[in-house]
Amino acid sequence: MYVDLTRVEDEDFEAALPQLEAASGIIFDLRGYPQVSIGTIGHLIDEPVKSPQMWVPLVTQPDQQNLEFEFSTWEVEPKAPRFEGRIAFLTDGQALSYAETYMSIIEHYQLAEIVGEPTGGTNGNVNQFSIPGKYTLYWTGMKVLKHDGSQHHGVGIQPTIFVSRTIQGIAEGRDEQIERAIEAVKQSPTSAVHTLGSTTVRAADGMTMVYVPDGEFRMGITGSLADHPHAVALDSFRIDQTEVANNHYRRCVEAGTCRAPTTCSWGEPTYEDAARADHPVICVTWQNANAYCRWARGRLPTEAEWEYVARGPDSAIYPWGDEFDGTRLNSCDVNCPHRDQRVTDYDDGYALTAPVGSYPSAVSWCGALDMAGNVWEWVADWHGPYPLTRQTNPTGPESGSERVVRGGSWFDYNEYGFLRADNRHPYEPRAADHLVGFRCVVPAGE
Ligand SMILES: [Ca+2]
Ligand SMILES: [Ca+2]
Repeated sequence: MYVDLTRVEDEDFEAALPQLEAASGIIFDLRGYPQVSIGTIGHLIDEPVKSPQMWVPLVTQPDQQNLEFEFSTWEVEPKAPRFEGRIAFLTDGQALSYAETYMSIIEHYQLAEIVGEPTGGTNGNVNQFSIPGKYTLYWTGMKVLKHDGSQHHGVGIQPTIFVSRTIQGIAEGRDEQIERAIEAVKQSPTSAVHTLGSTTVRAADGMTMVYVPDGEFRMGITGSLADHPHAVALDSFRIDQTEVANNHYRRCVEAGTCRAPTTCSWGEPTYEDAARADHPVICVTWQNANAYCRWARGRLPTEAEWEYVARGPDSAIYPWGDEFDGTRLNSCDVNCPHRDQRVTDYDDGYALTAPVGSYPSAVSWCGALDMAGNVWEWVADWHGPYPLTRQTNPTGPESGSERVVRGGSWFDYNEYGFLRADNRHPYEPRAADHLVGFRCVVPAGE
């Protein structure tokens, strides 16, 4: 079923509810400004959702002196009937302002496939002044960030499936974006398997994901003040079996969503090296990693999820147990170019990065590989001291200046505990470094 949200109003929408409920696939066209209310999202959700926070400046004095902000956010409650079909939104640069608030909820909560091109990146209400001479000055009064605190302005909502219309298509009377959206809603969902040890392959990039059942563990480092141990309970999810490799990442670059990692802030990239297509992608910023996982219909793991995958319900120190074993991971071994840290006691086979999944004996309790060494991995959280009390699905501090990388790399040795599964390292999110890669998490239910 096709619904043009730029023309349909709430009344028409409500009249079509029986058909929408029964539809096996729905395409919502939001290539423009919506005429429907934000409440229409209620049919796509089971839990209440929120728009990103809007910062409304309170200007009381000239030159932005003593400028304060008032925060506002829109909430949407679930509404019956719940649409059960596969859903795609069409969007492009004609989606501005309120259209982008609407789409930001779709994007953040991953409520649908987003087909087309990025939205305008102009959210924030328009204000105007009339000045003598019949001139009107327009300015954006409100600051809008994305849900994760990153910039919206000039970035917009990114499609999960990037499709541009072409002159040839228009000449032939075709709409390539609708054609691709029809394909997307026709795809049958992969049936999810919910047992420890089960795997699924992700359509977007071919990545194998392992299922992680819900449970509880002790997160943190025994004896540490800032990183002190505390109980953490987590819901089930699925996580990439290995670090994301260059050949996975290439699919996102070719889709037009990801930056090709051809430059580094430190070290040399491997992305262009065909011989290292199965090595972890490196020289990616936190933002690059986050964009990739979004494109793959997932997200970066939270710090707690990452640590749970590495340590398990028994909170082991390494994925394989409590004793370090230099042959089970790629670290700064006898081959390592880093002379000061090279450990000559063992040979792991690699001087720099190793192909992902090279150490099957280091498999963690739920089937994940590369959790120790090879490359550090970005996680979603800002860095900050751990809370003192038991947490459920923690997402870390609300804000911060550094994100966190986990697991250590080919460049590290174990003396400072860098390769331990409980170790955490604060890191500048804009760094694109040859020691850092990532993996993604997707909800268990999809
Ligand atoms: Ca090595
Ligand atoms: Ca790793």
